[in-house]
Amino acid sequence: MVMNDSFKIDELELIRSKDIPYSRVLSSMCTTPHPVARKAHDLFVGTNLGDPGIFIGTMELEKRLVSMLGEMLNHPTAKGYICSGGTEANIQAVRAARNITQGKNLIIPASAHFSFEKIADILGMEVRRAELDDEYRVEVSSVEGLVDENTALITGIAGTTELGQVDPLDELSKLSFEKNIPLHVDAAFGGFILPFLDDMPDFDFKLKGVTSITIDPHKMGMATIPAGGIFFREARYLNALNVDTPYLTSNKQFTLTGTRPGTGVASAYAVLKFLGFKGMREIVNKCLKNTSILVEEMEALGFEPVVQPLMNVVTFRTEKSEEIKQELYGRKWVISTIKSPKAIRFVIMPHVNGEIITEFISELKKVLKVV
Ligand code: 0PR
Repeated sequence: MVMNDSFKIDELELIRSKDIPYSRVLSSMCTTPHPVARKAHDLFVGTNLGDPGIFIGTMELEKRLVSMLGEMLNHPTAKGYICSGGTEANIQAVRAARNITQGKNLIIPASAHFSFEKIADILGMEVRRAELDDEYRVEVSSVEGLVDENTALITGIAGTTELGQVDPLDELSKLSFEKNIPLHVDAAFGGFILPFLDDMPDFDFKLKGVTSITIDPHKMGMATIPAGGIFFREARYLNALNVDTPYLTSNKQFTLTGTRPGTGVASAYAVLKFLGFKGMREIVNKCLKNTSILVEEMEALGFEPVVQPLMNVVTFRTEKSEEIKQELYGRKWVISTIKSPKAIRFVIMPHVNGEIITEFISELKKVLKVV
C-alpha cells in the first residue's frame, strides 16, 4: 500500500488535544463513556444495523437491549430501536403519531428541547406551546386548552433540559387517555435516572396514556455517542414508520437513518449488563450527592437554586450569568446559562467528582472578583 507521507497520527492527536476535557465540563448531558462501553464499541466498529441480514449478531444484540430497556420502562414487550439520539427519537415519535392520527398540530411544554422546532419544520406541523407553573412544570390546564380535533400528539418531559424538572405525567396521561390522543414522554435525560431512584413519580409505560418514550443511552446511560432510544407501547406505531426497502436483506425499514451503527447498541448493552440495576443506582446516587455538594458550596457563596434540583441538573439565579460563563470559559471551564430566569446551569454527570467541584469552586471565587 502506498502511504501518503503527509499523514501522521500525531496531527490528529494534536487536534484532538484542543477539545476541552470532560473534567472541565460541568454543563454537558453527555459524559466520558464507561470503560466497558469503549470495549464494546471497539468490537462493533463498522457494524451497520441498516442491513440486518448481514449483521445478524448485532441485530440480535439490539433485540436484547430493546427488551432490557423495555423492562426498565415497565413494558418488556415495548417496540423500539436504538437511534442517533434524542432528536431522532423525538422526530420518530411525532412522525408515528402524525401518521396514525393524521393530526396537524402537536402540543409541547414551553420547556421542551429545541429538537421540536426541527420536527415542526421537517414535518410541516404546528407546534403549540403550553405554559409552565411556578416550578417550571407544564400546566395541564394549558395543555388541555390547546387540544383540538387536529392534535396529533401531546408531549411531556421527564427531565427538562434546562432545569431537570418532571412534568405532571400522571395527569397528562389521564388527559391523553380520555381524549384518545397519543402521549410522548421525552425522557432523553431522565430515563436513565428516574428508574434508579426511590420516591420518584411514574414517568413510563406504567402510565396507561403513554404511547412513546425517548430515552438516551448516550446521556446518563454512559454509552458511546451516538446512542439514542425510541420506544412505543404498540407495534402499530413502529409499523406506521415503515418504508419498503426491496433490494436489502430486509424488505421494510422503520428507522429514520438508513446506515445505522451497532456501536451504540453494544456500548449501551455492555454498561447495563456490567453495572446491573444496582451499579446504575450507585452511579445515579453519586451524581445526586455531588449535585447536593455543589448546591451547598454555591449557597455558601450566596447563590440560590432556581428550583430545588430533582436530578443532577441545577441552576442558580444571577444577573451576571453571561459574564460568569464567559470568564470561566476563558479559563477553560465550561458551564451553561439559561435566559428565563437568568441563571447559570450545571449538569453533574458521572465524570464530575468531588475533586472537580472543589477545583471549580476555587476558580469561581476568583471569577466572582472580576465580573
Ligand atoms: N430531549 C431532551 C430533554 C434533551 O435534553 C435533549 C438534548 C434532546 C432531547 C436531544 O438529544 P440529542 O442531542 O441526543 O439529539 N439535551 C442536551 C442539550 O441540548 C444535548 C447536549 C448534550 C448538548 C451534551 C450539549 C452537550 O455538550 O443541552
